[in-house]
Amino acid sequence: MMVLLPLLSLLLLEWALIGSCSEKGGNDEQPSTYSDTYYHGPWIAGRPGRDGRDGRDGAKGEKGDPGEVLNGMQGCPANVGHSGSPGPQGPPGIKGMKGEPGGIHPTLIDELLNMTSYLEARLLKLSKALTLYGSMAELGGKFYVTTGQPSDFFMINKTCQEIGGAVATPKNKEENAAIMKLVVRHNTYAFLGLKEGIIGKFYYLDESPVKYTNWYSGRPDGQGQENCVEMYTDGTWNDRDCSKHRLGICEF
Ligand SMILES: [Ca+2]
Repeated sequence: MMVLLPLLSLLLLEWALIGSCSEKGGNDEQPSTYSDTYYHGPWIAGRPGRDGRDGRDGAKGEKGDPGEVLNGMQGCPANVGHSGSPGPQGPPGIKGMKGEPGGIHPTLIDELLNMTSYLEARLLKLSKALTLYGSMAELGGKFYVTTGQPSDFFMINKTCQEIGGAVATPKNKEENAAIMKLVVRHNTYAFLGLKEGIIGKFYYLDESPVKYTNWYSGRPDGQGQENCVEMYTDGTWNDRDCSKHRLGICEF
């Protein structure tokens, strides 16, 4: 009897559920979300199934119409920027081709030749005039010129230097003879470019030793008191006091 009680309870519960469903299926005016087949028969309708899988991709569509080009409005002009700093110096360029050789225009050459001829002729005339009046003697491109005025040795030396020359100094017998012409012409003695160093020893004014002399017999005899040298009219030399006034002759 204790085993039959649970079975009886299950049968009563099933009967009550079937009766409830029969009342719902007989109402046609209240459609259900289930299919009509679920209402046939006395069984209980099942739960709805799960959603199906996604379908395949469809066919490729037709190409669309071209889009419309839209032009934007012109913008405002930008401000001018500042000048930049100069860049670094570039490499030296390629050496150019050698130019045509230069030259003097023929007309200029003729003018220079004419000027040279004119100056040569003028110098020749001046040279002849100075020589004629005993103011100048020429030898081997060296000129001996005198002012014709007697002065002490110091003034003669100063005058010759101021005009770019030096006191006449014979270095050989030919030069001595050329200077003697002026001495003879003025009939007086002339100082030469020599000075005494130690007693009885004479030097050129640049202090180099004398290489040529033409002393008169017994000269020098000043014993250190006659430090300059004069030329007699015969071309011989004598030591003499530098303060005496003698003819000044410069050489160029
Ligand atoms: Ca003397």
